[in-house]
Amino acid sequence: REKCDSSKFQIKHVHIAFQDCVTKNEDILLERYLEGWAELQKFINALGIIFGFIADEVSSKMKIISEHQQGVHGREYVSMQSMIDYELANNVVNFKELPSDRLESGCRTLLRLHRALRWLQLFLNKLRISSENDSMSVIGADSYHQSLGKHHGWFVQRAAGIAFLALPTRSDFLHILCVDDSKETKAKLWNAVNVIGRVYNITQHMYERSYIANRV
Ligand code: 1PX
Repeated sequence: REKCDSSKFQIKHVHIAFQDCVTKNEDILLERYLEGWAELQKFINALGIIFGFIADEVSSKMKIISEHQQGVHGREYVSMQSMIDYELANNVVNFKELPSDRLESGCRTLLRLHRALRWLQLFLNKLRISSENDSMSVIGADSYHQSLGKHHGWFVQRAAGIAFLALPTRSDFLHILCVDDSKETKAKLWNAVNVIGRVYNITQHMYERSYIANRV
């Protein structure tokens, strides 16, 4: 039982990043949003190498967005709305498959993270209402089938299924999250679920308003 390092892992950090990324007029600041993901990656890494392919997938999506931010049109990638507006106006949203030498669009890439965020929201909520003998594998897989899994082909679904089976027991999982099985933890999880849910909903509305939610 070593893995818990509360100087590194705190749900609070995830919570704060996703809370701070929302602006007053309900836009999302991409830099903070990516910081939220960077925090989540620390948890994924702490789960061990079986989850390496998931961590790599998150890294590669984050990298695409930050490359856009550092590119010549970086100023357009400050917020989610500015990114959507820019990519739509300039016809760079990938409605079709891209030639492999071109950087994927920010809108398309972010949508992948967005769908994964919904998984996380469901997962943390199920964890919150779970009790001692519940299985993390079941909680993970159920959340997945209700969300992210709907967007994946069978091969990725199989790989995800194997990853869920490799999840630790509930008490080890809580330990890796650096929390105990207490009321306080449930409150922390509830707060995180709400903040993540808010970011998810704002993003979803923005994508729907721009008619790109199901097209990229
Ligand atoms: C505080 C709680 C700790 C847990 C944090 C965990 C955050 C989980 C993040 C999951 C991120 C998955 C990103 C998926 C992006 C995606 O859908 N990519 C697919 C499509 O991309 P493409 O560019 O081809 O259109 C891609 O095909 C998928 C690649 C493999 C990823 C499969 C991930 C499925 C597992 C879901 C989460 C399991 C996490 C277990 C850790 C608790």
